[in-house]
Amino acid sequence: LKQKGVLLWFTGLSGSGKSTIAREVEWRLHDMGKLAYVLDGDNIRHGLNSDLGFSPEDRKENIRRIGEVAKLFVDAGVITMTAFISPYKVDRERARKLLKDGEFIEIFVKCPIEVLIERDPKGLYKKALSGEIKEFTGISAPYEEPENPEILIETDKESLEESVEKVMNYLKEKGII
Ligand code: GGZ
Repeated sequence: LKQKGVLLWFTGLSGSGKSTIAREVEWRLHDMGKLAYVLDGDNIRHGLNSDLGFSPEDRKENIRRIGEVAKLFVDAGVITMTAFISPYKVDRERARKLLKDGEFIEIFVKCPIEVLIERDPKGLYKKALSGEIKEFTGISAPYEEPENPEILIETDKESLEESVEKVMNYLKEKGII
């Protein structure tokens, strides 16, 4: 097998840009002839995890299943990306431990909450602030920031292109691509 699987684990608040960056990286890798795949709300929360909501227990189970599924993709040699808030440090660390050293790459997609409230393309923060949506991450539910992510992306300070380049350069430096 020519390709080594790895897991790029994007974590960050709703609207920070996790899925957008992951999709862009996926296209860039496909252009290079690499096998890459993004797991996100569209293909996981609507399918495998459609029985789960946003209570702390459900988020934990959401992330547990995603970690297990991602491990299978990595074993199959896929450059795998997950784009979920994954607010709890212990849950992210549990996913990391499923993989071998160097295979789990944590990417913190950081953006100040004020900027996210200002952007709010789906109107979710407005609903969270008014109390219409309960337990909304960053407003009325916790987000535990990664302390030592392999990659830090700050979407209020850098362009999408710059963020994508950061990820691509990391993969090149580590000899993954
Ligand atoms: C956070 C919520 C909530 C609550 C619905 N809190 O912008 P989006 O819409 O597409 O991203 C959010 C997504 C978060 O799902 P995750 O599976 O990534 O979360 S976790 O890792 O915490 O399990 C948002 C929508 O679902 N959403 N209600 N209460 N985000």
